[in-house]
Amino acid sequence: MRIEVISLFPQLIEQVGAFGMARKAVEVGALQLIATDLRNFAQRADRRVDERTFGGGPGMVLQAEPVSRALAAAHSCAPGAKVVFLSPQGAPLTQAWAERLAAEPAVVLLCGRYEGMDERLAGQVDVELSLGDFVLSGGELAAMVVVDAVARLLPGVLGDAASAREDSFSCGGLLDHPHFTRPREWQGRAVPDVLLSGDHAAIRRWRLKRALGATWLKRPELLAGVDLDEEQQALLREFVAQCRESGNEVKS
Ligand code: 9WO
Repeated sequence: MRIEVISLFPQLIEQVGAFGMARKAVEVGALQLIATDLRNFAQRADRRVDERTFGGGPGMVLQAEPVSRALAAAHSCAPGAKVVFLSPQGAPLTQAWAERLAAEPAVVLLCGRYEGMDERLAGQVDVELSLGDFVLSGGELAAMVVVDAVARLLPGVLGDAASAREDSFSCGGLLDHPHFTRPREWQGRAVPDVLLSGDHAAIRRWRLKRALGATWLKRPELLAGVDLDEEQQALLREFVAQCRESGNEVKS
């Protein structure tokens, strides 16, 4: 897929394609990442793209014309590309959104700066997404997060395709289960026996139970969004019962 990021700091955006999964996605040809400098579309000789806000007050606003020209150029390369604006006013970014974007042939991520963009650009944006209820100094870091979340879902990017599906939120809307690695005992704490048992059915049940338990403890509101089957309901009941018995320390 093609992701074009329109920004005042394109060098920042290039960094997300230089490391880890996003880099791998670029290397295997699953992702074409283009960082476009909004200043290339400035109308003024000084390459500025901001102006004072009508109505007065401090701070600057991104002008409509340079952004509109940058979007037109992006659409000429990728007709029909979905335009995403990153802002605290957006809908929460979720794994479902990452999956939706990963299924698109082309996406444009538009990064604001200053106090925001001219409101008359709203009609040129298809979706506004937010990482959470906080303000950054611009949309770039949020766009980099979107690129990373989407890149790892692209075909051929994860060595083990199963690991994308099984981690947090891809595991049927549940949080991840705990993980352990060598050594078997560290600072007097052993790895749960079941994980060393070789009994794959028991391991699957343990992981499912811990995923349900972690979700119940840390993000109970997520459980409202998943339809638990009978096995899952039984495992969660077991977890809750053990948790109440032993003051939050569930061992098996
Ligand atoms: C700046 C500002 C200053 C004074 C009073 C109100 C204000 N609002 C803003 C503001 O929202 N600036 C934004 C900076 C304009 C759009 C790009 N910027 C941005 C994106 N900040 N934070 C994000 C963001 C994006 C996604 N998820 C979380 C935050």
